Order: sequence, then structure tokens, then C-alpha cells
Amino acid sequence: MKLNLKKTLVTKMFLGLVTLAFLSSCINDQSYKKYNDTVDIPVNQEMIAELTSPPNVPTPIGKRMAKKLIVDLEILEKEGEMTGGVKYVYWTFGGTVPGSFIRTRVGDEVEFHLKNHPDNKLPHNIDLHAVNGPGGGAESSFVAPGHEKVFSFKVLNPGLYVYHCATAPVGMHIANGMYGLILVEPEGGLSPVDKEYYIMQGDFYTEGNYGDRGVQPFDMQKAIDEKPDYVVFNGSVGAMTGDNAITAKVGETVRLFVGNGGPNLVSSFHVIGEIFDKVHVEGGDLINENVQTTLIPAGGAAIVEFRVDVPGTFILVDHSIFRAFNKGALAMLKVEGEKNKTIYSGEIRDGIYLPEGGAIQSMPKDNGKSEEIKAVGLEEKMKFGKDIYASTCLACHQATGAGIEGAFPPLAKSDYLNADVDRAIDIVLHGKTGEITVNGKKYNSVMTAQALSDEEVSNVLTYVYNSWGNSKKEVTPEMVKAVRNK
Ligand code: HEC
Ligand SMILES: [Cu+2]
Repeated sequence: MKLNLKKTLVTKMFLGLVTLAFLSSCINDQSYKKYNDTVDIPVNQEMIAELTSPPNVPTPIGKRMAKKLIVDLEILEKEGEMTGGVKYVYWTFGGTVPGSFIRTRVGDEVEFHLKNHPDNKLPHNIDLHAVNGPGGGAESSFVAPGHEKVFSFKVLNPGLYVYHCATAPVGMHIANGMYGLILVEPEGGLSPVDKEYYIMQGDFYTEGNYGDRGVQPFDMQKAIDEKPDYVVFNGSVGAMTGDNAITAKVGETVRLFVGNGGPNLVSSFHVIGEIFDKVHVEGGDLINENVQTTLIPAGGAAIVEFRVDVPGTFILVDHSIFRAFNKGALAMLKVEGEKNKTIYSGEIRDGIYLPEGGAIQSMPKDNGKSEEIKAVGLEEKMKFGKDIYASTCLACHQATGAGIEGAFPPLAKSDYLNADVDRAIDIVLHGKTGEITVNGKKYNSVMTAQALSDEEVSNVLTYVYNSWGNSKKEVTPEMVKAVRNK
């Protein structure tokens, strides 16, 4: 009797388990059921969408089923730094440029909450290229400061899509940073990779020239003429360089979600020293393999994937190359791990590719519209000088002024520098070539002329002379002018 009871219990438990397994396989199966049309994919449950700031992306959707997805996005107009000493008032989706990354899957029903912060000055809206509907949502989302608009849409097409503000003047809202990416993953998700990052290019138009200090207002005429002062990844010069570089380890697979907000330029996206194993062309289904440079239209995107095989610093650029080295379109991927002499045997040197000579090819500043801000007192000269050093000299002479033996002479404790101020001014103004001896070592290379104003040369040389054990001279704009007019 006792034994029998046990038996039935075991049988029941066994049957129960089988039913459970059967049921759960049904549930799993449902997510792989083929629907003729993604519009028929049912949703159950509700979920708050995870939103991330660049260069990060939310967790992959994996095997999750379609859901009602609540997206809560807040528009913020806020001042940020374009590059050392240059401020810009950005208009943002979620506080960053590009805006928060939104990750969905086909079949999701998105309930979109667009909030316009009460401190903002202007109305905005959102046009998501992933939407099938009038204005991509723009018509239903026009929202005044201090208000919230809610609209919903079903995600039908897989791919990587741009979203942007579409409030008049549309070009100006986009030029101020109002764009981001929304990813729609296919059924079952994208294939797993080791690292995923979010990068978006944008062109910026300021009243002053590249590097002119202070708050720089938007310049409508330059925007109409399509002549940007800055072309950058993730909203500012150096947003992804140095300590902010993205990272990976040797052997890992990397997926970059790359967008182009424009408003004007198309991007020839390239990673120096890497080949894209796979590119989802224009963010769609078409996959191209073994690609060197992929074209990303304004208002478009691409997914690029590659395996990193050797350690080093890989430079991400818009291969319209003046934009990279003179306007900021340069980011870094730092890869750590074991060298592989078969794949690459060369010497690895870090830091050579930083934007050199911010304004090398532009004329001195006096033709700009905005007034140059002059440094007052030694402390401010040092501060301004440090910014100029970082954007103009650091690439070659290094952050510590130590230079690189055999290529770039040191500025730290440099006997050559300290011996003659006018000569140093002359070198910065006109460049230098031919053999010189610095601290007992010979250099024979080329330094290009730096197109800096008298004020800027005086600041940067004052910074150099008052750093790294140098002779603490103060260089004035008058001294620079005298050498310039010699
Ligand atoms: C593209 C690389 C590069 C950049 C950018 C650059 N330099 Fe140089 N610099 C050199 C090279 C190379 C030499 C040596 C030239 C030669 O061999 O004749 C040099 C020489 C000098 C010297 C004289 C040698 C010494 O070590 O004292 C000074 C001073 C100097 N640079 C200052 C600057 C300052 C200040 C800046 C930024 C405003 C700057 N350089 C930007 C490459 C560069
Ligand atoms: Cu807007």
C-alpha cells in the first residue's frame, strides 16, 4: 500500500515534469514560429526599455519574445565641451550626443514617452526611421517644454535605424545633436559577439573657427554652405580617445553600431589596421564581407563586425581624412593581449595618430566672426596654453613633453628650447626642419608650421616654459608679434 502510493506519486511527478517540459517547449517554440508578417507577432507582457549612453548599448534581446516595450526618453538642452576650452549648447535626446541607444526586436509594440524638460527653451519631436507611420512619429510627438507626449508603434522591420528631431528648422535641431540609433533585432537576436559599442558621427557649425574658445553659437550660414568646423564621433573631439577609448582583448569579436546624424556629410567609416569581417550594409539585411571602408549616409547607419587579432591602438576615422586629423572625426579602440608575430610583426607605438595641429590648414584667426578670448593673468594663460598643447602639440611631443626618441624632440627640460625664446616662437610660427641637437640627441625631421594666433602661441609657449622643469619664461603676444614681423 505504502509502496503503491509512492509509485503513483513518482508517476504523477514524472508526468508533471513531462507536461512542464512540453509546455515550456511550446512557449519556446512560439518565439520561433514563422509569421508571414511581423505585424502578426503577438506581444505578451510589458517591459521598460533599457536605454544607454554612448558608447554603450543595452543587453542583447537574445531569445526574448515580443513585448510591449516602454521607452522613456527625455529631451535636454545643455551646455557641453566640444574640445578643450570650446563650449557648445547641445540639444539632446537623453542628455548625450548621440541620444540614448534603444534596443528592440521585431514584433515589439513600443509605447514611446517623449518628455521635454521644463528648463528647455524650444519644442521638439522625434522621427524614428524604424517606424512605419506619418513622419516616423514626428507628427504625434511634437512636445513643448514641460510636457510629455505618448505614442505607440509596432516594430516591423529588423535593422539599425537613425532617429532624430524633425522640428523646424530641422537642420538646426539635427546640427545641435538631436539624433541617435534604434536597433531592431531579428527573431532570435543577432549572433552573439564579445563586445558591442555605439558610435555616431555628426558635423557641427560654429561662429568661430576650429578651436576658438568660449561658448560658440550655431552658425546657420556655414550649415547651409555645408562647411563644418567640427566633424566628430559621439558629440565632441576626443569623446572616444585616450582614457575614453573603447577596448577589446585579442581574439575577441567586436560589433560596432555606427550611425551618421549628419546633418550634411556622409561618412567614409574606416578602422585603421582592421578589416571588417562583416558589414550589415546600410544597417539592413544585406551582408558584405571583408570590407575596408563602408559608406554611411547622413541619416543612415551600418553594423560592422570584426575579430581583433593583434594588440595595439586602432584608430576609427572618417576616411575623408582632413575631417579626422583637423576636425575631430577620430576615435580609438585599444586592444590588449598577446602579440601574434605571424599576423603582424612590426613595432607598436601608441599615440601618434592624435589630432595633430588642430587648425594646421586654416588661416590665422583674425578673419573669424567671433572675438578671440584673451587670457588674463599667468594662471589663465597656463590653462588656455594647456588646451592648445593638448589639441596641437601633444600628438608629437607627448603629454609629458618627453617626445619620442628618434622622431620628436623633448620639450621637457629641453636645453634647445630654454636657450632661445625667439627661436622657439619662430619654430611654432614657421615650423622647423633640418638637423638639431636636443639634450645631446640628434633629430632630423619636420615640424609643420602651426597656424596659431599671436595670443595662442604666447599661451602655449608660456605653458611649455612653465611645465616639466623648464625655465619658467612668460611669452607675451607682443613677443610673438615681433618674431612674426621680422
Ligand atoms: C607633427 C608633429 C609636431 C607637432 C604637431 C609639433 N611639433 Fe614641435 N617639433 C616636431 C619635430 C619633428 C621637431 C624637430 C624638427 C627638426 O628635426 O628640425 C620639433 C621641434 C620643436 C621645438 C624645438 C626642439 C625642442 O625640443 O626644444 C620646439 C620648441 C617645438 N617643436 C615646440 C612645439 C610646440 C609648442 C608645438 C605645438 C604648438 C609643436 N612643437 C607641435 C614635431 C612636431
Ligand atoms: Cu528638436
